[in-house]
Amino acid sequence: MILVDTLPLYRRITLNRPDRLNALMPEMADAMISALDDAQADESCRAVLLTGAGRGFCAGQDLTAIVDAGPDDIADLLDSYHPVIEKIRELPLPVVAAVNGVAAGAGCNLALACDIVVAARSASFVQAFSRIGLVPDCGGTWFLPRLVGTARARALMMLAEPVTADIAAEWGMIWRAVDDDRLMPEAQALIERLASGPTVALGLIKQALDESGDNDLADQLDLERDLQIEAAETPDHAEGVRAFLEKRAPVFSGRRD
Ligand code: T3D
Repeated sequence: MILVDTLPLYRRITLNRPDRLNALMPEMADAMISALDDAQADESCRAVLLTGAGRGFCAGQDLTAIVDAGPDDIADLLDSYHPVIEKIRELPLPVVAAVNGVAAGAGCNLALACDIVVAARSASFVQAFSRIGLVPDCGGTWFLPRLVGTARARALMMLAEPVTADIAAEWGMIWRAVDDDRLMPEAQALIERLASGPTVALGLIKQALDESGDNDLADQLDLERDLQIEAAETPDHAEGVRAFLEKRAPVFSGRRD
């Protein structure tokens, strides 16, 4: 249901049920958690790329599996999916989503959980939940208002209208929309750049941004101070400064010490 490729410096996870636009099943979520755990445990892995096989990125919950679902089944499903969202956010590595086609329902929010989202121009994003009488889950009500503001988030969720990749980029929902044939080359260049970066600092940037939502300025300044001390102790900080002074490109190891 997913493919995991171990590439130099990064992992590529491909959602792989193309005949159903990569609609989600709990087994896929379990496999994603394992793949992300493996990525974190492997010191040579410094970034993760998430994409979909075929013409879709992810159509959200597989609706054929919930025709007769009761409240307990729904709770079980979300107990499978929500840890994936938390794992992506807590992973101390950059996670890039290369959105190759439609991202609907939980599939849309899976993409929005990633650190950087680049989408093919023909892709679209849709909070499809209200079409089937559901509430956005997988972090949608947390991510979307923070990305695009409450006016747009409310309308997108209540109307369940698709947003094109270009509009998503214009609204700040995603990083960039690119021509379809440029998606994978652009995503690969991006992930290779991140995977060659100062890995510890990138993980700490992620932490600082995630915690900023709950902090007041004083708390955030304290957090920045703590994280900066941690970053400053890494060899990549020393290398970055040395490279600047020597007028050359830095060679980051990603190591903590
Ligand atoms: O219940 C819970 O609380 C659990 C958690 C839920 C979280 C959710 O994600 S709820 C939202 C679930 N997702 C949806 O409601 C989206 C359903 N799909 C669509 O609206 C459309 O398929 C798309 C807008 C995504 C794409 O439209 P289009 O026209 O490009 O493709 P299509 O023809 O509709 O779909 C292609 C095939 O994929 C088709 O199968 P077929 O006819 O060729 O055999 C279609 O049935 C299948 N497919 C698409 N989405 C799903 C799906 N099969 C199962 N589940 C899907 N979600």
